[in-house]
Amino acid sequence: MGRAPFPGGAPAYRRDMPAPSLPTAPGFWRSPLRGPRFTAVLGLVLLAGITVLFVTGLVSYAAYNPDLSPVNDKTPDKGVLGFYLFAWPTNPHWLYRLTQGVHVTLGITLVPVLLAKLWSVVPKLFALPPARSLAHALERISLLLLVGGGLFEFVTGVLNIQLDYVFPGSFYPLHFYGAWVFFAAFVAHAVLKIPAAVRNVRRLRDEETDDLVPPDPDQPTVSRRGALWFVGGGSLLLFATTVGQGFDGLRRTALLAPHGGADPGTGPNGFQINKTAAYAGIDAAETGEDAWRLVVTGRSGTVRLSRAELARLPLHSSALPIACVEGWSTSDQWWRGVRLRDLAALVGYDDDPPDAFVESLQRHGAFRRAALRANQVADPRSLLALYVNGEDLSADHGYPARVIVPAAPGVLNTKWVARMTFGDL
Ligand SMILES: Nc1nc2c(c(=O)[nH]1)N[C@H]1C(S)=C(S)[C@@H](COP(=O)(O)O)O[C@H]1N2
Ligand SMILES: [Mo]
Repeated sequence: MGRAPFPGGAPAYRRDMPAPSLPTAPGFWRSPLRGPRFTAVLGLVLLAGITVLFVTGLVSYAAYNPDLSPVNDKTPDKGVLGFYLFAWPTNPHWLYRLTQGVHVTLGITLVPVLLAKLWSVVPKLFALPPARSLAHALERISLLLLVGGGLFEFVTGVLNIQLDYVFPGSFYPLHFYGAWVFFAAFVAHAVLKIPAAVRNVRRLRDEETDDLVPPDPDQPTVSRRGALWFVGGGSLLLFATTVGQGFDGLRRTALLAPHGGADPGTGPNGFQINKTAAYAGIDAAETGEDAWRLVVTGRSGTVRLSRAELARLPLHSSALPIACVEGWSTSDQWWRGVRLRDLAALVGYDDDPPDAFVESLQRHGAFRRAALRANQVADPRSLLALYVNGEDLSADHGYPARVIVPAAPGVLNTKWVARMTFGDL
């Protein structure tokens, strides 16, 4: 952009000066790869990618039904940041599988681009004087939020997938508030930089006076193009070792998605398990035919049903996936059970299914209960499933009964259901 490194007239670095030892010295950064075009290409990739990450992230939060019940809301103090929340639809039935698969896979794929972008501009972070003007000071503060926010979002996101529950109960607020701070700085940065970035990409070569161009470059060991291939190759490798987590036949290729949980084994129940019955503290004695009763409450009172009684109600089948916030999903499984709206009808809601509150036998853990919205209860594919793929649910998939709702995040598909309450939540 035609600006000298020291517009105030500081002495330019000369080759015959001793090698500078401080990162604040203009000659310290010597990689011949740095320059405005390299930075601009990476910046434009991030512009597109991070916008998709932000939108799919907001959408993921809306899919939790956070405005429906405090139980669903992992970010209760969000205030106006929840302005956009909307009733999550049940169509298409793979909606969350897609949006969350894209969010997680894209986030992981962009890690090399983010790191390369930071590397490409690192001399600017050390540039002196810290601020040449008020505007420059503001720009640098926004850069701190941008760099800090970007690293924070990527690190919390990756940790949440890789290490189960490193943030006890608090991943959601961290990642959600972090996203707003980061995206605000990102938008400010993009507005300021897009025109120059587009100009720089179109240019055939960098202007030597640009402050990203090292005044005393080292010998190149790789070309610019080679460096971009290196970054792109890293992204491709991450993509290839992540994307399989959303496809049953490819799951074993998802080397970077180790949160596979217990080995699901083979057979009708042989698909991904999030938390096992043992992990959730479900005792086989509580789920036996004599012990377990489903307690359904609504405006006409309370009904208790054994599993055998449930199995004598009209049963329906629907083909639906499990899609977890961690980005993995299963193909459609064949679930069979009682429609949620038929259960609502049992307790006084004949043709106007209301919201529902679902509680599990599980006594501890954030996901032992969930609120479903009326549109989810009303969908004829929404079931309290007793069977999957032609067999009883296994203990790990929620025996004696679990909720399954089209397009909903896995969290709303409560396992080991004990109680359902229809009506005012
Ligand atoms: N009771 C209970 N239900 C639960 C959970 C839980 O921890 N406890 N985890 C949820 C989450 S986060 C997911 S992704 C799905 C996973 O279902 P699966 O293990 O049958 O694949 O179950 C959901 N139902
Ligand atoms: Mo999940």
